[in-house]
Amino acid sequence: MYNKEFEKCWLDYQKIDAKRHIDDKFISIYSDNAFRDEKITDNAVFELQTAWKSFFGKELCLATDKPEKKYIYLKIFSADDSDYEASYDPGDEGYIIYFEPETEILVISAKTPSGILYGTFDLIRNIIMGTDLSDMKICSKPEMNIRMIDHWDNMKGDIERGYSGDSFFYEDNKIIFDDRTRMYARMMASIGINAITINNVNVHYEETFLITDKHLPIMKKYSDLFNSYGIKLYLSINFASPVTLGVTEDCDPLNSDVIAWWKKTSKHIYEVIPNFGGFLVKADSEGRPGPHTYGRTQADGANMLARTIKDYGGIVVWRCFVYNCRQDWRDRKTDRARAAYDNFADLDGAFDDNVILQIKNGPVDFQVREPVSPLFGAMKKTNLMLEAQIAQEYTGQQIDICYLVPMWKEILDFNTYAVDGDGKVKDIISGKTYGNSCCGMAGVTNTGCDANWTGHDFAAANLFGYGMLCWDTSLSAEHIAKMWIRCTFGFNEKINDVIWNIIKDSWHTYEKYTSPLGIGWLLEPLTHYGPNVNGFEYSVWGTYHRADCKGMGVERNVESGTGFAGQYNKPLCDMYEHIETTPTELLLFFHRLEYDHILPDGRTLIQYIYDTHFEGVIEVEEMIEQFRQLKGVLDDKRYDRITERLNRQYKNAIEWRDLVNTFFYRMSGINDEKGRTIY
Ligand code: GCW
Repeated sequence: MYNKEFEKCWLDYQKIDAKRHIDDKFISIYSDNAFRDEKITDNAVFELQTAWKSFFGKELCLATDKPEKKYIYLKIFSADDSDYEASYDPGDEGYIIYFEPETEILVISAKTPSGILYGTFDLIRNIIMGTDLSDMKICSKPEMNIRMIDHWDNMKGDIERGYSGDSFFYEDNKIIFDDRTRMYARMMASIGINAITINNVNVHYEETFLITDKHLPIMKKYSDLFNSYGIKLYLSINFASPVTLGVTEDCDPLNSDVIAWWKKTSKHIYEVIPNFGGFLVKADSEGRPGPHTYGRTQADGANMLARTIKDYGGIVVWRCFVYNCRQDWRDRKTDRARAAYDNFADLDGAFDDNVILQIKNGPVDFQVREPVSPLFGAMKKTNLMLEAQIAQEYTGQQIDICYLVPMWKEILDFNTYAVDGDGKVKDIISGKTYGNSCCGMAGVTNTGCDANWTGHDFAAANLFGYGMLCWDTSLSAEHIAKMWIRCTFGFNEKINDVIWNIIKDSWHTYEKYTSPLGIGWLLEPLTHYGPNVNGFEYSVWGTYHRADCKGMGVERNVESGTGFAGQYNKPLCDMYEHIETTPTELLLFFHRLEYDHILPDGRTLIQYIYDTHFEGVIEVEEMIEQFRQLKGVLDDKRYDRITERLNRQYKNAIEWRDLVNTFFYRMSGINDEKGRTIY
């Protein structure tokens, strides 16, 4: 059921304590002519006025004539105007903020209204973080060109892998457009998002009509609202649309009738929505139709669509999540981890320049620990995008706390060795490595219509953090978290410290009590929450742990395994080839190990499994302990809401510990050295 009530998350501007001595001098806002009558500028002005009212209890008026002093100046960038501006090129979306002491003017300078809007949000965050207005000196522009959010919302109103209530876009096959929609656009703009796909990549029947006249008029409303926040609207499309709509018999991308249908459809979409972003496509994946059905390549499929929207500036985001989801357990050669590379690497250079391949961060599927997908290091003549999952499908489902920014930072910093020993993921997807501009990052969102948007209040840190990282990958996980905490929970130092302490290592804690050393998939096959060690082992999804009485794991090296390690560039392939050189945290992803195998820290594999599972539960107990200190400090509503989740996390952690430990104890017959209770 759709819930209209919503909170303001990190945009809940609070009164600034007089003790903080923020010297606010401004009486008005003045905008250069070039930016007037622009909806984006209006939204920036609205944001400044709202913030000033809450921070300082003051109404900032919008001046029509340029005042002499004491105003916030939304200024069109010109390198001739000030030394500070001359020193930096803000690009299309960046901005410069500085204070002119003589006239007491606070300048936000940018080349576009979007730059002004982003600068406005940054200015507001800086005030919250305590920067004095007269000390503002900020130059900033986004690292990623496309900073995308993908929704897995269905028109029925449910959300695939959604853990925070139903959709706020749809209910009973109808499209919602209300105050919550606007608040959402504001929130996304505030973290720098500039592209949003508002329907699930699994496109069902009704969603197929989103690109037809049945729904295009309201899509136009969405697009207009998003545009007023610097965001482009994208839609996931059904590759078999003309078949579903009864126009053609097949969806072969080389069939001229199919091509003609897409041309006509795209032309019409752009007539209605001139600024439409483009299509997101899941094809040949988990039962979805695609070019493979007709013996065509992924490039044939993607290019066919891309050519129909190229003239309008549209982009096709094509997912690389293509794999055979039916594997016989006796088959030891097929390896799901190999699939993305096997299906795409040879096609490097074959995709049109308005196609972007969207690659999941790991080779399998958003597990708590996976190596970085080798495809990032393999495609040098193709636009690439990293797909991260903000929704905690495999990482606690917004019941358990799992702050994902540290994980994403590791992925972004990963060196693929694609070019002369270099090629970090972040440089590839920001266009630095190959000089392309059609690339970036996409995040599967964790939002729903729960009042707090993300189910667990702390899961909002991941949404906020995702946006911040797309903008600037050099920000630390700590800095991002501390900004989010301040903006969301205010200035109380105790609250700030406790929340940071709880979330900072929560990814590792979740990893400890769930899945050891990169093995993954020990969870409930349908829901993906809670332990079921043999659940996937006895299914056809090809995600086996292959545990027996001697050991566990899939050998993925070239010499005796599936050959997956060989998909990496040198020296990575050599490193992953051998047990001795594989990083400990990924040992079971790459190798089959016996239970008495000695790990680099001297422990046996089985002892490591026992220890981490006991530690994980203790760490959750410590989180609860820490959180209790906030009773009476944090408002009751949020305190109770978070406590309820922590209790569920504790129960879950115990269940994981006991089930995993007893499973491997019974398999191996080896006792815990420390004699703890294992059932
Ligand atoms: O992680 C898996 C999910 C599916 C999802 C799929 C995908 C949208 O379990 O629910 O479908 O990945 O990424 O396409």
